Amino acid sequence: MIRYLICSCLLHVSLFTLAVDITPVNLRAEYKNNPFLDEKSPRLSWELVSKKYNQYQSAYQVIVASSLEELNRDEGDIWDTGKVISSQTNQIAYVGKELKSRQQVWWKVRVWDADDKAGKWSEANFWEMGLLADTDWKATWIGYDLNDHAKLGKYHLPPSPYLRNEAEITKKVRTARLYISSLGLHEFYINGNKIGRDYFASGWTDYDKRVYYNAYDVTSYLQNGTNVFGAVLSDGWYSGYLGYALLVGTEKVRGYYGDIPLLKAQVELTFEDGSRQVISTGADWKASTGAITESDLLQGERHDATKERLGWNNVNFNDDGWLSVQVFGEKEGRKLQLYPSQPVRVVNELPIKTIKRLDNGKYIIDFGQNFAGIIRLKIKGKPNDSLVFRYGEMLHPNGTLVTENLRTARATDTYVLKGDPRGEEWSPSFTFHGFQFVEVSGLTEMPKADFLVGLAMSSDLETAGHLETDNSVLNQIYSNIVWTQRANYLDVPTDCPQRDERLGWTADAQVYIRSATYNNDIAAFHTKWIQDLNDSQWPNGAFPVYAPMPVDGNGKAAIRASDTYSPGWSEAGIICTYEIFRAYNDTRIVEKSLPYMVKFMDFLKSKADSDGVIREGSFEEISPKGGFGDWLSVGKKTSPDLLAAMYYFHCARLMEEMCAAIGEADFALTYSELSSSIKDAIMNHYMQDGAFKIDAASYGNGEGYVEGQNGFAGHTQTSYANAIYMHLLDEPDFRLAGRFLRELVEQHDDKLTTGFLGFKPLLPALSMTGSTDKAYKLLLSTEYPSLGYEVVNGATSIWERWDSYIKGEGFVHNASMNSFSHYAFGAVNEWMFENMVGIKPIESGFRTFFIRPEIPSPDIQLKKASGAYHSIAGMIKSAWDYSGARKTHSLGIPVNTTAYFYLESPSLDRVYLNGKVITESKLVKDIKHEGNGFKIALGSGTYEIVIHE
Ligand code: RAM
Repeated sequence: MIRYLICSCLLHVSLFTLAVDITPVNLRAEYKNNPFLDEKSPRLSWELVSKKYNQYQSAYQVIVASSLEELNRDEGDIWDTGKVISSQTNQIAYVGKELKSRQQVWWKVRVWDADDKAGKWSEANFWEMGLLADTDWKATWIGYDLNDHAKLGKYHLPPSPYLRNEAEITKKVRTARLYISSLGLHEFYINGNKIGRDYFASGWTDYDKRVYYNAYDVTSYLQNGTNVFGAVLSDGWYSGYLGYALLVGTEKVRGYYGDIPLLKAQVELTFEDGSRQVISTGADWKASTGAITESDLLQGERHDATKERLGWNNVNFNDDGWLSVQVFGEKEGRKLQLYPSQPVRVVNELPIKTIKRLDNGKYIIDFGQNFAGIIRLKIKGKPNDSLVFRYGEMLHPNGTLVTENLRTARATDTYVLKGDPRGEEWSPSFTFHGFQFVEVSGLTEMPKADFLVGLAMSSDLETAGHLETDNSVLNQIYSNIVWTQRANYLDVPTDCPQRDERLGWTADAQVYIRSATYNNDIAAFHTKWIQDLNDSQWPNGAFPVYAPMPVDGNGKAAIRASDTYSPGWSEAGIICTYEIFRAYNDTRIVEKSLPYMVKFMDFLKSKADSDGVIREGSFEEISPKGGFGDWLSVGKKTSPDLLAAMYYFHCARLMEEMCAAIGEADFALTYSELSSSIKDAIMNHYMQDGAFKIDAASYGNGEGYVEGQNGFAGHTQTSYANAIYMHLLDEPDFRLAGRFLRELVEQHDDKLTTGFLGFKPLLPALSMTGSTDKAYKLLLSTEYPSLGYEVVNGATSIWERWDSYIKGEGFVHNASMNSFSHYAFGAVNEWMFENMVGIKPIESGFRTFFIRPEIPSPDIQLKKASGAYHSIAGMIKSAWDYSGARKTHSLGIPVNTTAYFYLESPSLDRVYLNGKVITESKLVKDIKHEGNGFKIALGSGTYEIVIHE
């Protein structure tokens, strides 16, 4: 009887708990699943799923345990938050027991639902601490100087050093970890197996200040007896070529941080009996050369398979001929930290689309898609046959490869065959190219259709968004944006992946970052880059024009001494931090960046007059004068100083918001006062009767300014778009600015005239001032200048210039700046997500958000659009279909969030929600009449809203 009672009780309890439908999923620490971390107080997050409508989390409990067994017993011996009454699901800082180096901890979470009922525990997750103290490192930096092996000629390209060592393991291994860092790039092998799928580790940083390491679980690679550890190094960003130094005639063109690549690695073993062994790089390692006879990120790789030392990274290899490595000390003050971003990896494989033979015997391979990455070759041939691969984004009309736009990037790979009768396979290790086409020399006959595969590389970031419409041009624009982001979010956010540049240009990054958040989870990626940016702040407080920024002995930019700071570029130091805060509710990045941001605000203050306005001619000391301005705009230039003044105002506002969010009330007040004084000062100085005006005469003939010969103006699309977007204007100026912007678009036949700084806010500003019709016109235009024009000309990526290629005229800018993979103009993605499908945060981190889609007028060729955004609060969906008499909106709202859906409609009479008259639906939290429609508050769930004509 008693047993029956207990059983039925248990049954009851479990039925009861089963009925509570709320489950935490996608548990992450510092934005990563089961990561290695060196953050002592990592921030935890989860998302919630439930089939229930209006479901939310009323409380949570996190437990962290020292082992999985402990966790399975529901014991949080490391940290137990107990029941915390809170709806927070992210940025929950761990404040349990102090964590030690190498400590692995297990964690899970359960939450209480809207009725205060406890749900089930999540699945178990873990994180593991890396090496937290300098003294944890037993390894020393090793390398081997092969500079005198480099062939003479235009490019100095030494071979890759090959390093190896052996160690005996006599006990049974329980766990093994590899901690590895390189100055330059590395590949690491244990007993012949390559560790990890990552490329270009340890990434690009200001190596004088910090260098990253990675950690890997290598338990399964070790064996009893002799074990062999091998590494191949390459110059990479550390000691290789960077940017356009060769092009602009800088004396030193490579090796800005050091002369040779170095490696620091240790394998730590814990045996079954609890004892430990550390195998680390040091003086006992040996060095030699091997198959990689040249390798450089910009110039390409040469692999001579006849020089392969078979089995060099495995046991039973005789390394008697190998030399002792050189050993190097640690640099004083340099930090060694865990790589905070996601590694670069091959993220797509592309088959060949076409192969064409040219009259000169060379072959042109087309992959049908512009991307960044490498090739994988599969070939059979004779020893010493050699194939040369050149990469390009376009073809000349005669079918030959366009390489002029690569400038001094050689971007050439060579493979020398060893002549294996079974065939051989190869792909480069330490280079990448931006390309769609490959020119192959050395083939004696038509190759097999699969002899090459395109391997697209990118920082391996989770996909966050999706967009699809019934307009094929628009779908292609979206695809072009996604591919261009993929190609340029590669360790650092670069301007372009192909020519001798590939730098972390700051304006490109700041205008595009919000767009990027809608395509991928970029939190970890930008956590790294914002650090790069902070590390590269100039002594005067200005953030640089690109980051990382290598400097020479005189503290000048090493690649080109005149690269300093510029309005519109430097503000990335504020804007990028702000955007990460906005998208992910990340206040820690704000706290970390605060001192740098404050210093930058002081720099801007020094540029402004006492009233707070940055006047004409305020940046004459930099080159080009005034900075880069509205880069690549069409026609008359917007005054760069007017833009600088607006950006100063904008930064003050963002600072106010960020400081308030981290509880820095005094700073928040200071910046709030500052922004209003800047605003008044701008109105006084730059505005007359609601129109922007500038003192054009103060620019003289414009010499020294970018396109100064075109003259400067204040009354431009770019000025109004920025002023509106930045909330600089009050009524009636706001409305007037909207009118001017509309007129300026109309005066140009419904075309844009904007460059990098003007295009980003253009469509949002049109929408904000009631000109959504014009925004759609600009978006869907297929005439020059527009993104659609690129599409109808065959683009599979976003071009650097509106006129990168002109029908009938060809490549007018070919040999100069003419990249076909530049994400800056992809900044329209922001409008597509925030306006077209209308997903826009109210609170940072999307706990509350708008879904306010802007439906185009019937004359526009766009009747359906569907968007999804995987926010940190969960998956948000907004789709609309206005193709028939029955108009629908389909919405997906994650658990624990509230959406304010805005329906444009004169009445609610014929509006249905999930099949019910909306006004009678119990699912609706609230409905308010607002403007030309209704604002409908909705909690979690999926909804279909139908409007019958
Ligand atoms: C170009 C870069 C970049 C731009 C700078 C000013 O060469 O490609 O896009 O920001 O110059």
